[in-house]
Amino acid sequence: MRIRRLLAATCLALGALASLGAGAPARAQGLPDLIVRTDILERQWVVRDEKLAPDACSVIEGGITPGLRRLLRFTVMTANVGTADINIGDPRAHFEANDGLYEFATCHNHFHFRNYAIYELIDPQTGKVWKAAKRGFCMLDTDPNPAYLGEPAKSPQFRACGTLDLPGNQGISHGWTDTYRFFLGGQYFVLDGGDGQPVVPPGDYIVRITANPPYKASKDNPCRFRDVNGMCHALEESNYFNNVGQVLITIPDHPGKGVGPLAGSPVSNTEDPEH
Ligand SMILES: [Cu+2]
Repeated sequence: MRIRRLLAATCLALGALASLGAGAPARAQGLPDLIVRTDILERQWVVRDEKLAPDACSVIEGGITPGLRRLLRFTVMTANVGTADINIGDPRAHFEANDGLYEFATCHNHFHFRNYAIYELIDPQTGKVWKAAKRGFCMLDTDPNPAYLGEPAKSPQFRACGTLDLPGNQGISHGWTDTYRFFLGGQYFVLDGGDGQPVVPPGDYIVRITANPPYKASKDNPCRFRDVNGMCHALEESNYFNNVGQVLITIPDHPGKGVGPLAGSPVSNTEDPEH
């Protein structure tokens, strides 16, 4: 069933792409456009065993059993390659207005934008999906885009997640990327069942990252922007169909000191929730 749904979604997406294809009018001016940097995802992941501390935010938030866990860690870079900024401003205003865009993450002590990104680990044979540990995102200008993504980055504007006491400024300028590095809190899938999901057996898997993912409207999360398939998105973009980055990875039987492009990178004793 899951595969059929995945296939159906892929067909819909392809259909939408086709309708936006060569003959389509130039993309709308003055809108942000988020993409996932697949080149980075491909080069920045590692399967390894790590000791997770009981007071780590991702452990608390994800209901993970602390101790030695087998993890697949990965880096996510979401770039704004559009012609306008994603500008949400001070999250506290949204929080106080109770508009459902933000939640206050007690452990991180800052505001998180809901519906920013979905991280999925997918078994291509069965379509089974595992969720990552990361629960929320604070959008910032963390890295200027490389030249090949279009325009050079100007000065960063969005640098503060915002707390209950301190004003924030969240967004992603066009020409900038928001980066969630592999060693940060929650940038991992638990492979050994320690988070209550089934054990992930060794084999080939797809890591799929979807920025500004489509959702169905609900009472506490109304439809904000609608794509041509009728799905809702939290952020407005010129193109909703270039938001997925995915790579094929292999989960080994025995990761030893680490398997993957980032094998050998240092393991931190304390988790950095950063953003
Ligand atoms: Cu955070």
